[in-house]
Amino acid sequence: MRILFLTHSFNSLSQRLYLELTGRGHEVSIEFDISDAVTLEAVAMCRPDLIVAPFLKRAIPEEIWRRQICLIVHPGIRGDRGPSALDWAILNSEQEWGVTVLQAAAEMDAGDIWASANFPMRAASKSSLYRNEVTEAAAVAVLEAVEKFEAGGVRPEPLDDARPDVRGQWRPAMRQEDRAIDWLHDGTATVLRKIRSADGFPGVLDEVLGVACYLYDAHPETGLRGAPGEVIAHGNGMICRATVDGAVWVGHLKKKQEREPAFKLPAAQVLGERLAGVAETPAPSPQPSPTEGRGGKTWSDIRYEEKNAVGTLHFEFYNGAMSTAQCGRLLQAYQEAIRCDTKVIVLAGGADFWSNGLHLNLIEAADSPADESWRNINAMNDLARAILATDSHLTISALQGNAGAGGVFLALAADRAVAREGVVLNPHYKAMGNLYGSEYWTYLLPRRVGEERAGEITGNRLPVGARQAKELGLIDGCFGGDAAAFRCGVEALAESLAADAPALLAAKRAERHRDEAGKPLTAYRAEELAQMKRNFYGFDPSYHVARYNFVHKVPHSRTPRHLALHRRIGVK
Ligand code: THG
Repeated sequence: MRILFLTHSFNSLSQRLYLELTGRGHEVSIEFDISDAVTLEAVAMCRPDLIVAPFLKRAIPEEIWRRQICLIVHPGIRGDRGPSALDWAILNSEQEWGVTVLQAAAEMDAGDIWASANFPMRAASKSSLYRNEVTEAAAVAVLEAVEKFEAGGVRPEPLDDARPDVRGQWRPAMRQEDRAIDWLHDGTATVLRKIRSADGFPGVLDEVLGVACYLYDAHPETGLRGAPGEVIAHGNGMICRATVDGAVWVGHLKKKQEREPAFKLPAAQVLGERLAGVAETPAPSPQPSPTEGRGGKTWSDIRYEEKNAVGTLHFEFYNGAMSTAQCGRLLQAYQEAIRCDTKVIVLAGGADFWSNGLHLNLIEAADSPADESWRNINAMNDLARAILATDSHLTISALQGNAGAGGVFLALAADRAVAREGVVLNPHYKAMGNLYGSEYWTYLLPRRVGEERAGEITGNRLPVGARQAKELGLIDGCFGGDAAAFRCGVEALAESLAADAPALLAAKRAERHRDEAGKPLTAYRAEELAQMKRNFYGFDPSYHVARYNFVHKVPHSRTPRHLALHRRIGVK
């Protein structure tokens, strides 16, 4: 079928559905929701068999939904309606939630139901639930709905039939008052629910050390205590605030300000001098220790754990962005890890992202974005080089979450790269203002897929699903329907590499020597950085413009031609 996506943006959920549908032979064209007139034009040009709205905030015009079926992906259980579905589910401590695919009608979210899929809730932020449980359920429900539509003769279920499920009901847009934190009364669990219900957008509005700001990226702390509401510590850019029964770490803040546009930054950077009297906790120790995970004592973005001959490094960076400082700390943790008496290092990334490369928000905030871009890409490269040059251990990049841009190529620096089945990769830089890219990609990518495919992958600017990435040779393996199954598979792979370590390490050293003799890594790096220097400091400001638009979430003014197939000249 020809399917048109009407969507606010090509977000991770839209990308996943795009991959599922194109993977089943459907032709999917994309149109961003710019205005009703532009949408009408797109529908006329595309003449789709079916319209799907994976992530749409505004109403589809009546002229469209009256004439043909439009399927809306709603992140709520059957009968649930309204624009803040997941926010309410988190705030109300729902134990089970779901995704419903419903038909667009006049009354918002009140159309007939085509399919739904439920999942158990997890203590996590809205965006983490969206990127994991909601995305998996949406893939199931959308495929079911599309199959029903294609088969024909299926009548969707009217909303009234779903109403007996008392939990499903209309809920209004959530307001700041609905989730405002009362530091003198709210316990840690409540504070976490409130912040998580609004993370990544819009954030909970609060005041920290006299600064009005939105809070994001909250984690429990059980070791530190203080007067409720007080900022009791800071470290690695995060701040720790006491609650009535414990404390929470807050990683990111966005200043509330009327004029100057603000964006999310590490909390300590936003507060600056105001943190003068607050104790700095020692930097998190990447030492091998029986780790307690996120619920444990002092939360840390970088964690090391060890089991038998396998060391695992977790790096949970907000939105997968890796700043110069984070790259440096991860490099240090990596160097300590390879001094341990283990055979295999698993680079596990975070639960939501493996890595998305450069930290564009911090670059945007720097006095000289060009200089900070330069420092950040060099820090990424130093990390990639350390992984590439490791001859004492075998290394595995285990992508439980998505990766994009430099993050994908960093993953390829390991001896093996494997991904969870639902992972979406964006192995290209061009979308960010025509960046050339570095991270030794000119060495790592052709080595795996050949020159021709390397050119296609980086030039297409399209997402690549984990299974497709395995078929292309971009990665070595793709398994595990959920995080737990994936971790099991990674553990088995790591154990098998450890068992074969002497032979595998000998082969690895020989290959590295051969490659180095053919063309040294320093040459790849120098060539890539010469191009990046032009991107950062040259005459063409495309990268700086694209980064500004990305960081400030400037609304799209058109759909890129490579996504809007219906707008390509000569295609009908
Ligand atoms: N029918 C039609 N178009 C649709 C839907 C539909 N477009 C997408 C939409 N469903 C997704 N669901 C909603 C439900 C409610 C609201 C928005 C999208 C809503 N919006 C408030 C408004 O428009 O005033 C603002 C909410 C806010 O502040 O975020 O209530 O079923 N044809």
